[in-house]
Amino acid sequence: MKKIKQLFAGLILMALGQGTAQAEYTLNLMKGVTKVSNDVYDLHMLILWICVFIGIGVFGAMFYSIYHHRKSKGHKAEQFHENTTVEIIWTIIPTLILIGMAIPATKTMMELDNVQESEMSIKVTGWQWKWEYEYLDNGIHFFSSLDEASNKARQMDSGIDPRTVPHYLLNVDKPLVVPVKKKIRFVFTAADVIHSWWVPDLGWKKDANPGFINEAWTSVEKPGTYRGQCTELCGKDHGFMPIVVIAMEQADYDAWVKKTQDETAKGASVEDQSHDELVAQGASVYAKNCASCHMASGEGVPGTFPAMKASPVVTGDINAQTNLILNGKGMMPAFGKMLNAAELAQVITYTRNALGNSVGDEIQPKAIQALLPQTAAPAAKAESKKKTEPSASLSKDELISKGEAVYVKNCASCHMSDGAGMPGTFPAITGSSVVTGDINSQVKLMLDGKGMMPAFGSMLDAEDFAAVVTYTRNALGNSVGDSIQPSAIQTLQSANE
Ligand code: HEC
Ligand code: HEC
Ligand SMILES: [Cu+2]
Repeated sequence: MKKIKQLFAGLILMALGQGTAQAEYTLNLMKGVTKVSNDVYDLHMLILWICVFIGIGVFGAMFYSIYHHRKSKGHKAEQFHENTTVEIIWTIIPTLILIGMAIPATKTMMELDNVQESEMSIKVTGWQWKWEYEYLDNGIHFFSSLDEASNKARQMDSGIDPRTVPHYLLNVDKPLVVPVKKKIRFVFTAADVIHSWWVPDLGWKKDANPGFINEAWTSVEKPGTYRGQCTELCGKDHGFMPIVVIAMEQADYDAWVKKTQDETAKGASVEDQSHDELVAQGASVYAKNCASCHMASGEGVPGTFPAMKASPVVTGDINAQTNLILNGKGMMPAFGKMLNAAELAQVITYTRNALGNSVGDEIQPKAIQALLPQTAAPAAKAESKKKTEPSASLSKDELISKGEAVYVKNCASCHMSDGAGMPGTFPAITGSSVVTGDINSQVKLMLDGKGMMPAFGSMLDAEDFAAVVTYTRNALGNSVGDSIQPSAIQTLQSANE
């Protein structure tokens, strides 16, 4: 009853123009914080008023006729058929109305789709059940998942009242940070099933499909925190993959970029930990990353997600278990990319010594680190190396083997790790006419960028640059046979500066 009253009060306030987007009950779309979201709102209002106007006109005429020409007043029905004038009028007027509505609608659609001239790009990948963000311009890369407080409260019989959790189910551990008043292009894809990225304040939602790239853009007008969630039914924890976007002034954003890059450069600690420390810290890694499938107490979901308790893998060879967790298997995600060495060591040790298991052994972060693909600390390292070290000359084989890591880190997100690209969006490296053609034109394209291909001239140091060029020409299905030395790249880079 109270709810109905509130809704009713909300309705009246709305009608009086007193309602705000923050009110608990609102009926209308929100205006949002971008030009596009405001244009969508205005379009919606325009169409609404046209409909209201037509509705009043049509029903008004109907009720007037029914009342004034009623039988009891002695009126008789007119018996005419096929009145050409009337038929022409009732064809032309609706046609004009439809055209009048199609013009502003098309304009807004085109504005929504126009990702041209964007100033930065972010690749968004949907996972069951978290979001991965990759800033294509500065190399920042992280996963964003449900915050710990919501995650604890949502567990069955948690005993926590969700109303005491701030932004329950709408909060994440690592929000997406963007600068205001900058045109940001998003490219969307998914790693498993279809997800959909939706932040109402931005005015649109976009599907993230495995194997496809979708694009969208935004330019946030006002600094603030904007929340949203996945709006595609994407599996059992679909309701637990919220989105938080924090828009900041450019200077604050730059500081955030610097801080995040410094943290990545420092890398996570791979110090040895005691057995008990590993188990204790593994518990929260498990709760955050594994419990959604294997359940908080490790009993799994019979037939779908195996139990941790007494699992032959968990109680068997620790290296085999590590291998499975790093590389995934079927619906089990590959965590090698998502967690750092310390977190992996903790969660593996935890599963073996808790949740009903007591194998008694452990694995240390250093052992995991050795198994992970070489995670070079990006920008910061390139920066310091660029100026100081004179580039030594390297053999072709050295360049190729070094180039592979550079490729995986900088190119594979678009051209794919096997060089197959994504037809229609990112050209294949395998058999590319640029890669198999003149080496200087390939270098030029990579230095300067082209369309959606970033300019790597200032992002890679000369050695990494030479290595990745040589790698693309002699691997990924290509065998041109030539190579380029870091010194040649250095000359071109300094000419560009
Ligand atoms: C999206 C759901 C999902 C998540 C999240 C997940 N797993 Fe799994 N896991 C699976 C599935 C499915 C399998 C069965 C894989 C197979 O054998 O095909 C599995 C298998 C395993 C196994 C082998 C068990 C056995 O007896 O075969 C271990 C160990 C394991 N997972 C540990 C973890 C750990 C540790 C985490 C967190 C870091 C985790 N999983 C997160 C779905 C998941
Ligand atoms: C953000 C996505 C993205 C990243 C990251 C990226 N590229 Fe590209 N690349 C593209 C796009 C898009 C094109 C097509 C450009 C055009 O022709 O308009 C392209 C074109 C190319 C071409 C020309 C291929 C042809 O046949 O036209 C080469 C070679 C190339 N990229 C190499 C690289 C290398 C090497 C790296 C890593 C150092 C890299 N790219 C990173 C998106 C990307
Ligand atoms: Cu989803």
